[in-house]
Amino acid sequence: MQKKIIISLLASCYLLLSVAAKGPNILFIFSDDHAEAAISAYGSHLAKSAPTPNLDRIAKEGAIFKNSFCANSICGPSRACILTGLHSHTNGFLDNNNSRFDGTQTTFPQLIQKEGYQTAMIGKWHLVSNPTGFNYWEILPGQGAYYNPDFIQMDNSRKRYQGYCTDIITDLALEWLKNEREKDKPFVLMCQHKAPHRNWSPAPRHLNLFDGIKMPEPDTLFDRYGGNRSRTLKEHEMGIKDHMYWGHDMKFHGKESMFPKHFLSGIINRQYERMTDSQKKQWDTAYGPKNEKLINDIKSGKLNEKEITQWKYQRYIKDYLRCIKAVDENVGRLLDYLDDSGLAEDTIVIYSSDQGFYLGEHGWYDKRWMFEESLAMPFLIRWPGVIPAGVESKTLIQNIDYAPTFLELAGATIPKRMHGRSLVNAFKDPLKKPKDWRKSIYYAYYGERTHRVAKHDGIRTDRHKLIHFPNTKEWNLFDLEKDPKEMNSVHEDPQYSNILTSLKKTYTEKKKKYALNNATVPVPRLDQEWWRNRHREKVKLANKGNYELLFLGDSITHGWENSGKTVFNKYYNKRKTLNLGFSGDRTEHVLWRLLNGELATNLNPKVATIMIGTNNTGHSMQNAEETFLGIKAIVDLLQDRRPKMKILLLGIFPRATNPEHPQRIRNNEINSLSKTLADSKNIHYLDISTRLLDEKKNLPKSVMPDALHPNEQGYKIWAKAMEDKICELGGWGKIQ
Ligand code: SGN
Ligand code: CA
Repeated sequence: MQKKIIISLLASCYLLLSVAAKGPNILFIFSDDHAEAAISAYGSHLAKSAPTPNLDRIAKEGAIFKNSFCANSICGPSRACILTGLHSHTNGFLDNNNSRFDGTQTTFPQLIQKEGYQTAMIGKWHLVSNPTGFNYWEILPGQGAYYNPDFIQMDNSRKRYQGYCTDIITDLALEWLKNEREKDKPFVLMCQHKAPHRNWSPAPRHLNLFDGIKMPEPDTLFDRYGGNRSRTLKEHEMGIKDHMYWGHDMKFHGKESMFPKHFLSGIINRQYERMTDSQKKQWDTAYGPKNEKLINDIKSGKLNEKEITQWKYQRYIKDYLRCIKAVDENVGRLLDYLDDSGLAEDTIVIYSSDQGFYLGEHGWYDKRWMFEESLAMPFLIRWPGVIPAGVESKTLIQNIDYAPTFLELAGATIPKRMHGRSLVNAFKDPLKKPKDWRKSIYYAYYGERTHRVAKHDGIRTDRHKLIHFPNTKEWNLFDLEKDPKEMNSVHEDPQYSNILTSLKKTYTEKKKKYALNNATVPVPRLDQEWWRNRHREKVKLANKGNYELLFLGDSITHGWENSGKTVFNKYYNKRKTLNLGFSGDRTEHVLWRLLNGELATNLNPKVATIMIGTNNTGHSMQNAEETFLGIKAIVDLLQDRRPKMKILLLGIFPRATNPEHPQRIRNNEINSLSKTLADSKNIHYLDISTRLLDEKKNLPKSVMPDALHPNEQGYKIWAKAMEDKICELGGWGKIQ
């Protein structure tokens, strides 16, 4: 009896504690391409002409972070970093053109839901696959539209709303807060705007805002890319001078061929096409007369080339800031609602944007480069009762930190695998750097056709920035204190040689820390037709599910379908085995395949075998450690997605006849590293090489005629050698 009372007392204590420990609500307001320079609290040259009182209010009542950065300055990748707490190479979303977010991976929304949070995502998502881990979502398809936008619903249907996108996203967010969430639970609401993304279409009410004002120009509007900076800078296609579309960007109607010297010809403005007649009328009334004036001025020779560029800058910056005006107003609506509803006190409000943007600096619009304007992400936060009002933080923070932060706020365990660190201590005392805090951030842009910005990566400390451009094998080094506008690379300046050496060392260490090298960055082989077809075919099979055993690897595994076929039929047909071996694959290709459909939701095998890596050392001469990290990335990925599946990691088969051959030695080195991954629970390691070698450790032709691939005899030895282990892991009866 007494025992019972104690138990029930304990239980009620626990209940009380868990109610008291209810984490704060999180309202995460996010926009697209919002540069810090366009938030007046950041105090830029634009602050006076285009104030953002509501955003500033968050900073005034909380903190502004002035060293806040993204990990990859482009839309989808930044969002993927936020959801996963991982750098792009590990979350698999490298760029906007070819990536698809693998929503089966661990993300903070899924984990925070488990802590009892209600999660909602409204607005721009841009990760190709549908959101996972949200109780509620309603998202723009792809980039979405400014006018009368469509939204994808949770049942995959589409719904069109009349009006202006920024207003509608806020309406939907408010609707969820007021009427749809479960009120007794804490929430995370991600309210994500399309604005101020290209093509910078303002709301009807703001079409004439800033008329008659001249916005200040950045000093570097006419940058000529000298100063010993990378020669790839000149190759960009994101210049205000040369890369503005006549219709899409500059909002003209008329003949495409007008002034081809000054404007790219595209006349189509898809936003205009979506408008109602009355929206079109307001639009034309606002732009028409100004456009006509420019045409006349150019025709009459009144404007020189420089003045035309300056005109474009004004058109661009005003439209951009007009879009921000609507964002700011709508942030105000949300803050007002928090006040009115009494939620404000318990709700952390964050404002950020997927990356920064060039507002004419270096002659650019768009982002991608590791220069300050687009590397920086605005970060404003209000946390009543915890963050003192009006503080400014210089702590180096990054978007990979958001997921661990939200998890700590909710009282959840932060997965060790996450690259980011919780910012909770940085919030609690914004003026101080948290203990053992990072001294630099790592950044990587993977290159895309759009806007032609070369692939590059680098690190940024409080004071310096080191950038590496692999295609041209160039380094750039900036002293941000002496050269905040990044006009001169000092990588060849003898005064900086020590700094250069030490930063290069840090750069290498960072990449090691994040296990980043060619073996761990997912890459497809889409240029090869057979590979594409095989991948498509395997995705189809994987989707059918019903497999119990999975083989992952390269040609050696692929060979179960050829030289190994008879043996395969004997051992693995009955066990329903899916062979995901692709001839010539390296670890990076396997990673890509797993992220892009081969690990279909329906595919839930009991056991997966992995043998990969021999081509990393063969084709691309990677060293053992890098190759091992590629193997580890595959194992980690599988563990994350299928925590219950058993993994049988196979030592790479010996190659080359002679045991002294460097490739043989390298495979041995890899194997001795792989062995350490075994945890005697889910990950098992097996090396069967002694069964393939003769007593002098030579590789006999009788099992591997080309000293790399097994023949039928070789496959027989392989199957027999792993039979015990496979049966132990999968619970199958042994085949003799
Ligand atoms: C579109 C834009 C580009 C922009 C990318 C990526 N062109 O392609 O200017 O860089 O999106 O932006 S547009 O003609 O469609 O406006 S991101 O924010 O999604 O990364
Ligand atoms: Ca963006």
